[in-house]
Amino acid sequence: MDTARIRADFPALSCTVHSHPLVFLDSAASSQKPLPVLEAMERVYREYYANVHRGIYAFSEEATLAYENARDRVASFINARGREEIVFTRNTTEAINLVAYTWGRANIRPGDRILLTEMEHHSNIVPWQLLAQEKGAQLVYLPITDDGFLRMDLLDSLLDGQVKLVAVTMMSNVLGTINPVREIVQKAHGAGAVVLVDAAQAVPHMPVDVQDPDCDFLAFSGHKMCGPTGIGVLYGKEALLEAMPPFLGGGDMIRKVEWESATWNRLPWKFEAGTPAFVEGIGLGAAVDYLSGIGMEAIAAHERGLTAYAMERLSVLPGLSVIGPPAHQRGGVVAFTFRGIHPHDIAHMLDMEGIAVRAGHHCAQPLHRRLGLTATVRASFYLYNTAEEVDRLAQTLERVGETLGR
Ligand code: 7TS
Repeated sequence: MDTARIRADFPALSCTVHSHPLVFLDSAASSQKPLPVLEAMERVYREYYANVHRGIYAFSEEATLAYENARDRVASFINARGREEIVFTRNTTEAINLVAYTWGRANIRPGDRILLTEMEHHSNIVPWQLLAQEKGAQLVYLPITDDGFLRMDLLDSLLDGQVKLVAVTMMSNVLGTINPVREIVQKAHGAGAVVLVDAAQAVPHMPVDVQDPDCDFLAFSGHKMCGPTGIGVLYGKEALLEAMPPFLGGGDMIRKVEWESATWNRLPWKFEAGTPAFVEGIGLGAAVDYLSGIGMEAIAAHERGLTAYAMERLSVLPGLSVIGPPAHQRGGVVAFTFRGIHPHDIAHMLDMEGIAVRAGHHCAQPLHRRLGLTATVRASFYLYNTAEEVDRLAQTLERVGETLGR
């Protein structure tokens, strides 16, 4: 992979922050955007902007075609069986809420169980809490080991026939753990449960094929994969989506509206009420083309190399401890604590040197509590990061340790 050429595609990466060249190590929160994505969106606004799915005129037809074409590209990017299985949402969070509010309300009954894991992001916990409270259902958590793996040895006993849904992250945004989703899906299906995969940290970073593992729902966000904000994806098996009631009501999602009732549009538009974020959808299509052009396998390998190097460089700093699995069993996130220094102080000092990392609980408070922590610092890598940037992180942390360490 030619990282220098890739970096030239991302205007933000040549910025200076506090008089230092930017080192952007927070792509797990949201990635930077390459020129083809920026240009695709600007082209819509300048050259053919009009609302989709309604105009009988050239601009609207062109915008509709481009938006629906982006859906096709997303469908093939994750190997969906068809375009009707790709529902555009705002982000991963909205995709998961869509399933909780529609499939969940129609299928979860008092006494049912929803199985989550101890490493979920808040957006794959809170929607299920709301559903469970409304329905009198129960949440059950598959525990993790101290080094950040799922306790797969406990899965069979937790899948007790009461579990109607398993919702699991493909990759932890804190530990970096890549979970054995294929095995989880097989076991869950064997126990009669439906499986939702939170792929917010997976689809941007590795090849993902919804047919293997054969999951029922899969959610991800455009903004973490070089696309714009405001666009995300819910993949759902056609038969499940077909049977689900709609989520939001309004224009575009209907077939026919009477005074007292309405019937629904075909998939996937049944779940896309109102004017969709079509410019952002077109931007996401461009992001998918950009990532595919480089190759997801190559991106994953690049991040594996950087992660291993970062773990090697950081773990020799006295008093620094990285949480989660060894390098060869994780994706490109490295969260750590350092000599009792508050993570916000570390992040602030790194920022003064132009290095952007995230500090806090990373929207995974229960996970941090399980690990006996309140907060960590997290560096996360993407296709545009380099070993030199890891060096700058390590060198700056060394100075932070000397200044603030106990
Ligand atoms: N699931 C996982 C595993 C995530 O990492 C995130 C966002 C989400 C769901 C929610 O995505 P959204 O696009 O709907 O917000 N994770 C992070 C993060 O790690 N730092 O900021 C956002």
